[in-house]
Amino acid sequence: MTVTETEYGLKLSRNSFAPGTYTFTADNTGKVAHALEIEGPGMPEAKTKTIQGGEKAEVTVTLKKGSYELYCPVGNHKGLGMEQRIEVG
Ligand SMILES: [Cu+2]
Repeated sequence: MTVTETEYGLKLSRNSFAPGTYTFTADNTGKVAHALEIEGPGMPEAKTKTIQGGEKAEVTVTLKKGSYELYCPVGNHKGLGMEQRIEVG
């Protein structure tokens, strides 16, 4: 799964998933530094390193049934619109 990151948004090719283990690749196509963090029910902290524009980084997570939030943890980027919800189930 690729998550495209720009100023200031996240783009995924889909928002619903079957339970399982997935690798999310953050693709920073913007001009400033971004990262990708995933939060959900009972999940340990999962995030990529911070990446500069033009770089990519991966995070692998096991998703269970429920609702998860993907967002950029850099600065106030989440508040600027870099967040998406996905549904697993
Ligand atoms: Cu960001």
